[in-house]
Amino acid sequence: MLAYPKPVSSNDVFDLGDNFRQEVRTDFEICWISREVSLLGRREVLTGKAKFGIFGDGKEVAQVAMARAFQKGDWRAGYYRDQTFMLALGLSDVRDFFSQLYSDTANDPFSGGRQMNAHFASRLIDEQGNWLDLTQTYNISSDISCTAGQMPRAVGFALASKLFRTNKKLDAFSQFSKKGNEVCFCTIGDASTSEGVFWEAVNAVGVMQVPLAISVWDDGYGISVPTEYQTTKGSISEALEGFKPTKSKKGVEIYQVKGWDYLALREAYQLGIEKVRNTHVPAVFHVQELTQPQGHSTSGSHERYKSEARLNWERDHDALFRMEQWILQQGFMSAEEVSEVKVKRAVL
Ligand SMILES: Cc1ncc(C[n+]2csc(CCOP(=O)(O)OP(=O)(O)O)c2C)c(N)n1
Ligand SMILES: [Mg+2]
Repeated sequence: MLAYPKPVSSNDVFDLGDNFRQEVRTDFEICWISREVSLLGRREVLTGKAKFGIFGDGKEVAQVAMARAFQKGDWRAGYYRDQTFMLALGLSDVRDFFSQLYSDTANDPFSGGRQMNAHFASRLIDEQGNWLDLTQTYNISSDISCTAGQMPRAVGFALASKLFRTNKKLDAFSQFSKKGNEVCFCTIGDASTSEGVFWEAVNAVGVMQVPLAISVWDDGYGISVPTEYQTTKGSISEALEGFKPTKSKKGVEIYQVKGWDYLALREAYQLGIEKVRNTHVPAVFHVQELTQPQGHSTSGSHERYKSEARLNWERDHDALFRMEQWILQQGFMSAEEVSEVKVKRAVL
């Protein structure tokens, strides 16, 4: 078993009592459901029942932590790895996910069978075409297949919140904003941060000081290309160092956190998002050491381009495995309770 320190919440962010224990259990179960979805999804494609699949395995733990900081009225502009986040907020269930995988035009709630799988969206208008009260919903802008294509849109959502906070004439449009107290959550993969539009977006939000929280899911690869071949210093947070705010100059906050460390992720998102929401200073959460247990997508086998050492490292750093070890070690659940979740949620 991995040795974890006692769960000391560094700034007394969480009291680690019964409420927290319940949150840990719920989050673990969601992560487990999500993993089962990924495993079954790949099998469905490789046995010919769907055309293509891309899944969020390996990114589960970071996403339940991010979901806990996401409030009604907030926005997400993200990409195809975020199924766990969608499950955690109740914006997708397993049936919805597979309906899109099968391109089921009647039952895919995100795109009516038009988009690639794991391309999420939420409704912004009612059946009559009237705007919903978007301050009372979790808002997901429709995912886009060209990598980093979500960036300009994310900047737009964050800028809108700033305008709602600063321009009193917009107070009348109360179904769109709680006076600018929203955050736009953007997600992007490590390799996609090499694209020009990523850098334009980070620069723009640093200049404009708007509430954008960018999470970089860093699994070390862009399909078969390792990070060191396409990111300066092999680390997007190190490359972004100069964007950090200083005493006299505004900028973009940068956080580094391991993608398998549930408590550190909960703290980073709780504190980091609160700051973005209150101050409108944008932030980048560089979520490191993530893995891809099944490789990039159903179109490849990562065993063909990852070394044995890397594959072993990924098995050892699998966030779901590490979260389970941590839960047992801290006594948040017993071994029996953990197996109960696994048996109950086994869909394979
Ligand atoms: C503009 C554009 N170029 C190339 C692709 C093909 N493509 C799809 S995913 C991907 C790699 C993305 O890697 P990363 O950003 O690290 O995300 P990950 O899949 O590893 O989570 C590429 C090159 C694309 N979809 N869009
Ligand atoms: Mg990647």
